[in-house]
Amino acid sequence: MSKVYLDGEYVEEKDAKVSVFDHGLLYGDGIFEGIRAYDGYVFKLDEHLDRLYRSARAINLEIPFTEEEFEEKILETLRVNDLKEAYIRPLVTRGKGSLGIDTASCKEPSVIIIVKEWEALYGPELYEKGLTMLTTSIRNQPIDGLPPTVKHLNYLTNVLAFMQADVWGADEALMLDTHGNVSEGSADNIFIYRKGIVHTPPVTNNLPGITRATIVDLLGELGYPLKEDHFGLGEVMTADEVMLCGTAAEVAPVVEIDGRKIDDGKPGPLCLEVKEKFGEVTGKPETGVAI
Ligand code: PXG
Repeated sequence: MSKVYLDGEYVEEKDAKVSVFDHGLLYGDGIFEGIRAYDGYVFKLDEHLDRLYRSARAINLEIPFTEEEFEEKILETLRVNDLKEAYIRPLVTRGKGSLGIDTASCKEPSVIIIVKEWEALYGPELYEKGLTMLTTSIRNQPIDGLPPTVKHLNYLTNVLAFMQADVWGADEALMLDTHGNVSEGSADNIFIYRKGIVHTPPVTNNLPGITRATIVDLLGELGYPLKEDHFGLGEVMTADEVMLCGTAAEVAPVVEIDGRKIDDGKPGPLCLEVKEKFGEVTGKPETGVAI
């Protein structure tokens, strides 16, 4: 069992508990990150911390440490747990308050860092044969509402989207935005490859994924033209390849959406190339912070 960092202390997993008056629980009032460590290096830790602090600003939450201090706490939590390969889940909640929604009653944010041994999201066979998706009826959060660009604790949209896909036997949900544009998966960003050009939606209607940004760089290095533009289901259904990416999923080919095959229904060469290249950049001092 792992030890969890909870407001300045390391506590056994079974004893890591928060108050029922925490606004993170009462209202989903908080933010989080999902990070991975490979081979002793925390992949893109600075980028994840940057996103965490931007998310905090977006909800007017003051994290009680500097980014450098937070980084050190993450590394220390990994050391305390003697982990070199791990999934890391830092979260900051608004903290204990009254039952009303007014944040003024919350005097101190709660900082939690969970680190766990990595369990693969999808089995290796799924990467070989490719994933299936279902276009969910649950639209992503509108950009003039709770922004999909902020990693806050209100993940019910994503939970319901995934649940719907799962009920219908698909591996992941494809979410559209309220205008019908493709936005992202329930926990990953999407790329399509169509007529020699890679497309991905701009980060207005989806989370600015750290894996997404890494893949944008890798595609540049591999010489693929990329357009960040909005597109609809029609473009996805007529794409030559569809690819998902995220901290948990890494890089995954999508071979079927809503019961319709993408091209020949097999993982395509672009996705396999990107997946291989991604595997080469993780677990390296150039892309991570040493534990
Ligand atoms: N879109 C959404 C909605 C996400 O939640 C991504 C894209 C990919 O971002 P990164 O930075 O990981 O490339 C996410 C990822 C998990 C987990 O178990 C990850 C997320 C949310 C919930 C669980 O890794 N966010």
